[in-house]
Amino acid sequence: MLRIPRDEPVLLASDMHLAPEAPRTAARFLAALRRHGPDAAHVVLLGDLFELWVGDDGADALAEALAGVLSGLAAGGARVWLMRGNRDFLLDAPLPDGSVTPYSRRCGATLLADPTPIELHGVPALLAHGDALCTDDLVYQQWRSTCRDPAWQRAFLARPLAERFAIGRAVRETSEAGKREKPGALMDVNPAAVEGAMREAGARLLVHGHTHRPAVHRWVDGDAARTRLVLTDWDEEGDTARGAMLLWRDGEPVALPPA
Ligand SMILES: [Mn+2]
Repeated sequence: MLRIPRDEPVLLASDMHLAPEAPRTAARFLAALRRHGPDAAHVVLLGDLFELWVGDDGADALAEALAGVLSGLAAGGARVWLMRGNRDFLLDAPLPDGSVTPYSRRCGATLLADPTPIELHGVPALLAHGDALCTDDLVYQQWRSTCRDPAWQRAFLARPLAERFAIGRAVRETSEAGKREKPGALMDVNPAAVEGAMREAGARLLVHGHTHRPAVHRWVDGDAARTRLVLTDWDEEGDTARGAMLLWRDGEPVALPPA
């Protein structure tokens, strides 16, 4: 298990949904990463780094910019960790001809499984993107198991890049339209799924993103005090600017202004 001692600050963020259509969000996130990254011994991005990811050969200028900042931090001595989300579940998925360097390697990063148990400054913790815990959304969970199937991924990645982008955009539009019709509770984590995952991992702390409902939830489960910390998503395009990194320093999370 990954053990991060108390003297190693950890920078956490998720759900920046980088996309060419959202240039201000991307600029803000990259500026925050450049500013705060050097303070961290570990940089952990918990999924949905990108709004759409149809294979490592489809990396655009933004993806290259992110890889540039992350690999710079890695060269400076930080450990960089990436987790896949529901938008970028194809990060690092092998392409048929094997010609492209996996994206995480271009970032100087190590890919994390979802979920990943860690010891964070002495606290047994679980890192997750969060979508697997939204078990009430049965339609989504069915899609999740389909698109995580290696055979499905092989068949998808064998299609030409332009076709994958077209399919990816269509799936995204269907999912956005579906979201508007789904009741709010369906789009949040299921409490029993959270407790089950935390008990199984022996975790007192769960850090995840995905739901775009940033909060700190604390409760008692039997004899165990548990905390669920939900990271914010990033959006600088509309009237209300959102986005913040979290720096875990000396056992305490501190929210950092974007830049
Ligand atoms: Mn997500």
